[in-house]
Amino acid sequence: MGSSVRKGRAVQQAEPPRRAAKEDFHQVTQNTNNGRAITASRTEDSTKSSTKSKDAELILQIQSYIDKNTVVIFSNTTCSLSTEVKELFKSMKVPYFSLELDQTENGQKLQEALYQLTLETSVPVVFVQQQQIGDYSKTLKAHEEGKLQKLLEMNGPNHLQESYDYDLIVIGGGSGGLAAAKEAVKYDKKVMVLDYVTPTPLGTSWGLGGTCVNVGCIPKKLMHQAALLGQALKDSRKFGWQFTEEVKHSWETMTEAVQNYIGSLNWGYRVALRDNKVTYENAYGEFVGPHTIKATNAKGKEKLYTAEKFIIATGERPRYLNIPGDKEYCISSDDLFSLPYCPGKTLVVGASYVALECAGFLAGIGLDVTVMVRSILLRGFDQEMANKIGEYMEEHGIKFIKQFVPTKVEQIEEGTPGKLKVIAKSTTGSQTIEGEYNTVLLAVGRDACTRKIGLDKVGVKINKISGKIPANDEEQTNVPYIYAIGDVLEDKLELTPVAIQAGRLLTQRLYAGATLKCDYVNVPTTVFTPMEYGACGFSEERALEKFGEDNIEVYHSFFWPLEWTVPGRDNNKCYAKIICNIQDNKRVIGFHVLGPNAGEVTQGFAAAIKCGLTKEQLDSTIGIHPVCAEIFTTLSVTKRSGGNIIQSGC
Ligand code: FAD
Ligand code: NA7
Repeated sequence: MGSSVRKGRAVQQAEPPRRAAKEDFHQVTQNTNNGRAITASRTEDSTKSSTKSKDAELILQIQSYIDKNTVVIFSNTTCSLSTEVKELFKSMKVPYFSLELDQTENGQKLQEALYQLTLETSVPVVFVQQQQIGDYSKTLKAHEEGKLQKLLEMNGPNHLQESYDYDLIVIGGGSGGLAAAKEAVKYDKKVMVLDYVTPTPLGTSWGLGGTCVNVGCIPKKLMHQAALLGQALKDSRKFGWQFTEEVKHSWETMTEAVQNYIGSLNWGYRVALRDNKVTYENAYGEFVGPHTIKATNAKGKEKLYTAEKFIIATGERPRYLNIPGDKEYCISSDDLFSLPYCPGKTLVVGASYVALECAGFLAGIGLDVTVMVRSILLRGFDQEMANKIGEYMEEHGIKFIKQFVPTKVEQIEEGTPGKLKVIAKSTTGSQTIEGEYNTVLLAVGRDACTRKIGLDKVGVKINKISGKIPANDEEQTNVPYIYAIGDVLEDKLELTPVAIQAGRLLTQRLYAGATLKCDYVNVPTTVFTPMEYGACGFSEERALEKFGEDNIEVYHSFFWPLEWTVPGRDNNKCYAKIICNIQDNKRVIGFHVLGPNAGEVTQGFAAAIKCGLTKEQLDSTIGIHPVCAEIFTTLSVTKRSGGNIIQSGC
């Protein structure tokens, strides 16, 4: 027996979904004998119009699955008849969308709505070409009588042959792509992931897992930790530790340890894909036609695959300057974390978070580091915080060359590292300067990997300037069967957890009947500069711009971490700031912290901000003493007041 929907229940009065089309009604009544026209049932029911809007919403949700898919099976994972019906369509090589009601958010309610719509009392309930076929036995009968086949041929004589190799192909096995693929197999989908790393101009490449694992968050944070440990060693003497050995840092030891860890993650991802029965190909994916992709492996061997749906998750790669010597002699963050030799005296070009984080940890392990800044630090971030980060870095030995851009890089000496001459020109005048460095690290932005993946062949639009892919709030591109997630998306945050969340939720919407969309608002982030910076919500300048000065109250304070007092480390450098919307009950709309463990601190407050945190609630929260985060429970000085925020102790 199929699982019960709601036996013997009287037809309910659901409001007719607005999308009900009259032609559907004619078509259904003409083409099916036993299948009830769903629009008919809706039309009859609509007269009894005491229906709640919630029911109508659920019916609309069901209707949208029916509208969007050629074959829809409303099913239940534990129901053997549902499984048999799915096998039937598989044997006909016809792709189908199945909504597993027992795995679906609101499953029970959807079952009831399904009953109202179809009068079928048990799952499976099948629709083909938007027409109701019915339950298990009606579907089998329609198949025996050739009616299913006839309906499926409505799209053209070749329709039956048009079965896809996969339900879903994900292009790009990074943060977003892997999350989406692993989620999709949970719903019985046949999934393939293509991942291929095009080597850098210097030949660096890496394994499965994308930017974050190989050349992003993970090695960056581990190397930041190496730098913090250097500081901790210095502090430890003041806490009584005595050591006589010469303290020096080995780049090779650090890099090898970091790369070994990354290797274990790469392996873990491969095993996870295998265990989850996701087909993985280490090949470059490129659309060659509708629903069709060409996969080219490192040996140049090409294969074609088809899929019903695609997710583009190809991420971004570092940009170059297009000046003489950049690709020949400079490195990017894609090379840095596995550089087999210590980079030595380094020029970092760029002033966004990748540039400042790399400059920070290189200086932290004892290297001579200069940052060349074209305009401002950390564009897009709160500028007061950005400048405080810059000041702290400068006070801790990092040099800044401001308002200059490189125009040429020449090799003076070969070697590991060799020696390079950098010629740069002022952005404000005609002045030219030169400098010698062992390594030049370019961190001047990243370009979306979208221009060489055949998007023109399938009609997916990109932003011509940025290369980013515009998508609706369901990550769907202008081509309905192609979706995009992660760093390739236009106007979205470029962060690993964002890509993962978007990937998971997208797959749940595609295959599990979920409706939840990725919320890109109030996403917390942290910049791992020597003085860490955590932020969530509006920067001060954006808040002022949006709400106006009179409607914004900024509370702030310096603080001195207890751990920094004994070693006599900088007082009045760590800084806390919240931005409140006066018009909205002083809701906290911006959170900013400069200090140790800023990421750990920010994560918790981000949850509170998601819940609508107000200043009053912060004030009534009792702090944990003695920790840095407690400062946020005692903020009392407003910026407007100009009050004293200097701290002399804890
Ligand atoms: P990616 O992870 O970049 O994955 C894309 C994958 O697709 C790659 O493996 C790529 O090689 C592959 N690919 C590309 N084209 C094709 C093709 N045609 N066929 C097959 N495969 C293809 N985020 C944070 O949240 N926290 C941090 O601390 C942080 N630090 C960072 C530090 C650095 C130095 C950098 C560069 C980034 C950092 N990020 C951080 C950002 C984070 O890494 C990205 O937001 C995240 O990796 C994006 O995931 P994605 O799935 O969109 O793309
Ligand atoms: P961003 O955020 O795009 O920043 C690029 C930085 O490089 C920024 O400071 C730019 O200065 C600077 N830049 C850009 N072009 C040049 C040239 N020609 N010369 C000198 N400086 C230049 O890039 P990131 O790499 O830091 O980070 C990108 C994403 O990667 C990030 O969101 C993470 O998800 C990972 P500007 O302010 O424009 O003057």
